[in-house]
Amino acid sequence: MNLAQTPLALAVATTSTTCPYCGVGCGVTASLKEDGRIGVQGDVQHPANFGRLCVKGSALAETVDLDGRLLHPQVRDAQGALQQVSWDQALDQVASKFSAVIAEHGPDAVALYVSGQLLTEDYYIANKLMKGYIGSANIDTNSRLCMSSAVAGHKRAFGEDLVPVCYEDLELADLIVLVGSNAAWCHPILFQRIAKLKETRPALRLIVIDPRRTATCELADLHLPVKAGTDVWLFNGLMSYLAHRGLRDNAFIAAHTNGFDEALAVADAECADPATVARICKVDLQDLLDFYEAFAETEKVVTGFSMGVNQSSVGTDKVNSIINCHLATGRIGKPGMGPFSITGQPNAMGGREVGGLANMLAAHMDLDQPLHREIVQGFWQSPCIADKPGLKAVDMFRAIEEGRIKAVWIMATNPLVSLPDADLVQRALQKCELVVSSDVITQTDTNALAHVLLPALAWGEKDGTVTNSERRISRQRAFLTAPGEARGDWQIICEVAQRMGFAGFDFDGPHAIFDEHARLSAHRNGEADTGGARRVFNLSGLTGMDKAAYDALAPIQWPVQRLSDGSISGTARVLEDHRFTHADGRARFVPTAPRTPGHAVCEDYPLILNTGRVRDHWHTMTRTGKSATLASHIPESFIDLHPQDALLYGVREGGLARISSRWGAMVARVQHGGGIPRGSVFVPIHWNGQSASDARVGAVVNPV
Ligand SMILES: Nc1nc2c(c(=O)[nH]1)N[C@H]1C(S)=C(S)[C@@H](COP(=O)(O)OP(=O)(O)OC[C@H]3O[C@@H](n4cnc5c(=O)[nH]c(N)nc54)[C@H](O)[C@@H]3O)O[C@H]1N2
Ligand SMILES: Nc1nc2c(c(=O)[nH]1)N[C@H]1C(S)=C(S)[C@@H](COP(=O)(O)OP(=O)(O)OC[C@H]3O[C@@H](n4cnc5c(=O)[nH]c(N)nc54)[C@H](O)[C@@H]3O)O[C@H]1N2
Ligand code: SF4
Ligand SMILES: [Mo]
Repeated sequence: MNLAQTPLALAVATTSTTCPYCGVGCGVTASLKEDGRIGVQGDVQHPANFGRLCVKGSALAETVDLDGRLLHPQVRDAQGALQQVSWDQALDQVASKFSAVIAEHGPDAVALYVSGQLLTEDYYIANKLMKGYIGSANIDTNSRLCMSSAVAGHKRAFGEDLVPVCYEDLELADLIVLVGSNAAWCHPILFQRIAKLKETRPALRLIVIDPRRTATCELADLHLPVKAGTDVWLFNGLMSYLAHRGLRDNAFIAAHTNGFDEALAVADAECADPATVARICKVDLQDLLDFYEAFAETEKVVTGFSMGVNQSSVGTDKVNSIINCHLATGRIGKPGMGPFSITGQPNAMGGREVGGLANMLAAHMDLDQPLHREIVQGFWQSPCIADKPGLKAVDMFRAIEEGRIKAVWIMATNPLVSLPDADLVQRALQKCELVVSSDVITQTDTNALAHVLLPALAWGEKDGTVTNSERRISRQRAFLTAPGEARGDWQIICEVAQRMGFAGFDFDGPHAIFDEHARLSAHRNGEADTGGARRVFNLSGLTGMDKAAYDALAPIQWPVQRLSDGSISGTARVLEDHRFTHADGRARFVPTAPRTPGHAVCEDYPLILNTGRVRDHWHTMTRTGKSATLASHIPESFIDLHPQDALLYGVREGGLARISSRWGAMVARVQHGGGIPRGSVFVPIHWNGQSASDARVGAVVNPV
C-alpha cells in the first residue's frame, strides 16, 4: 500500500462497521495504527462473525488506498477523451440529458442499472427517483443475476420475499444441505461456523449438492454431484419420497398451506421413482437414497442454496422445489430448520427491501397491485408511480442496443464483465446516447464506454446501512475522510433528481433517508383500510431515529418493533406464527414440473459451461485486485476441465485454451483438479479486460 495515497483517517478512535464483501455481513472494526496505517479486525461484538474474518475481510486494509480511484467527475469530450469537470457541469449534463430524453421519448427511454453493493439509502433513493418521479420501472439491479430467483420463489410460496431462517439455525440443525453453494469460498465465515460445529457435534451431517467437487465438499458427509440443471428432479423426487413414506406433516399442510395435492401430483408424475431420478441427475442411486433418508429422518434440517440454484433458466422452480419439501414436512419457522437463501452481495437483501428490481415496488410492495401503488405514491406524494414492470437487466441492455433506451445510469456494478452475453452490453453501450457510471475506480471495462464518470465514496468513506443474509441490518460507518471530490451515491442521485426539478430529494444525510424508508415500511402496513394486508417487512421500531441514534444503531434483524417500554426488538426468525403474507395467510406449494434448462448441449457445443468464484477475489476485482495477498492465491484466470475431456479436445494442462458459445469466446489457461465432472468446464468470473487480455467469461454465457 502506498502510504501517500492513503486517505486520511477521520479519527484515531476505532470505528465499528461492516465488511463490504459477501452477504454474511461480518462486523469489522477499523482503527488507525501507530504507524499511520489503517488496521481492520473482526468485530467481536457483531453477531454475524463474533470477531472472525475470512481472508478477504482480513485484507480490507490493503484495499483502501487511493490508487486507481475515481476522484473527480469526468466527461468524455468530442474526441473521446475523458476530461475532468466540476460537479455542476457533470450533474447538469446528466440531468439535462435525462430530462430531454424523457420529454421527447417518454420515461421508458431512460434506465438505471444498480447494484447490491449500494447501501440501502442509496438504493432507496435510486428506486424512488425512477418509479415515483421519472415514472418508469426501468430500474434493475445486478441482483437480477444473483438473487432474483430466490425472490420470486419466496414470493410464490410465502407471498413475500422472506428468508425464514437465521444463522443460529445452522447451529441448531442436525442436517445441513447445501445446494449449488460453495460456501467454503463464498461465505467463509458461515462455513467456518458449520465446520466448528461439526468438530464439537459429530452427529451434525452436511450434504452438498453440486456438480463440482468444491472445497465445501471437503467437510461433507455426502456429496451428490448432480448433473447441472437437474435439481428440480432431485427435490421433486424428495417430495414424492417424503409424501409416500408417511413423512409429511399433515396437520401443518392442512392448517397452513394450499396446493399440496397439485404439487405432489406434478412431483410424482416424473420423479416418484428414485432410480429414474438418479439416472437423470447422474448420481449414484444409493447416495440419492441416503440423502432422501437423511432428510426424511432429520427434523432439524436447513437447506441452504445459492447460485447453483438461482442462476438457471429454471432457478425459480429449483427454489420452490426446495421450499415444497420444507412445507411438506412443516419444517419452517422453527428453530434449526428451514429453506435458506444465502445472499451474495453485502446488501442484496437491502436492495430487495427497497424494491430495486424492475418488477418490485418499495418496502416489499408489488408493482402490479393498485393498492400498493397507491400506498407508495401517497407516502411519497410523488407526481406519478410506475404502473408496469420495467425491463429486466438483459432486456434493458437489449433495449439500449435497439435504441429504445437512450440514456442509462449504471451504479456500483460492472455489467460489461458481469452480465451474460457481455458482448451485447458492449455493443449496447457503444450505441447509447448517454452512459453515466457512478464508480469508485476509474478504469473498469464499463467505465471505458461511459460518457460521464461520477466519483462515489467507497467503503470506509461512505455511511449507511446494509442487510445481510439473516435479515440483519448493520451500519457501514465512515472512518476515512472523503477523498478528492467523491460523494455518497445517495447524494449524487439526489442532486440529479433536484436538477430534474423533482421535490422529495432534500435529505440532510443517510439517517434522514433511512427514516423515510423505515416509515414507508410501516405505512398502512396491516391497517384496516388495506383490508388488513400485512407485510412482514416492517421497520416501525426504527422510525424517528435522529442522526445520533442512527449512528449508534446496533445490528438488528427485521422486522423491528418498538416495545411499550420504548426499547426496540428485532426478530431472529420470521414465520414462527406460520402466518404467511398471501391474503389467506397460507403458504403455497408451487407445482414444479421438471424442465431441461436453457440450450442443451449439442454437437457444435458439447460442453456445459459452469462459472463461479474463487476464494480470494471479489467479482470484477476492482477492489480485491489491489491486494497482493489476495492475488497470490490464484494469479490468473483458468479453464478447469476433466483430464479426459482435455485429451478429447486436444488441450494440455498449463496451455491456453479458447472456449466459445453461440454468444462469444474467451481464452484462459487449462487446469485440472477442480473436481469438475466430464462434459463440463468451470471458469471463474473475476477476470476482465483490465486484468487479462481475453478472459471475460460473461461474453460466453447464455443470457436465457
Ligand atoms: N470469494 C468470493 N466470495 C463471494 C463472491 C465473490 O466474488 N468472491 N461473491 C458473492 C456473491 S455476489 C455471490 S452471489 C455468492 C455466490 O456464492 P456461491 O453460489 O456459493 O458461488 P459460486 O462460486 O458461484 O458457486 C455456485 C456453485 O453452484 C454449482 N452449480 C452450478 N450449476 C449447478 C446446478 O445446476 N445445480 C447445483 N446444485 N449446483 C450447481 C457450481 O459448481 C458452484 O460450485 O458469493 C458471494 N461471495
Ligand atoms: N458468468 C457469470 N456471471 C456472473 C455471475 C456468475 O456466477 N457467473 N454472478 C453474478 C452475480 S451473483 C453478481 S452479484 C454479479 C456481480 O457483478 P458486478 O456487480 O458487475 O461486480 P463488481 O466487480 O462487484 O462491480 C461493482 C462495481 O462497483 C464499484 N463500486 C464499489 N463500491 C462502490 C460504491 O460504493 N459506489 C459505487 N458507485 N461504485 C462502487 C466497483 O469498483 C465495481 O466497478 O455478477 C454476476 N455475473
Ligand atoms: S465472510 Fe464475507 S462478510 Fe465475512 S469477512 Fe469474509 S467476505 Fe467479509
Ligand atoms: Mo451475487
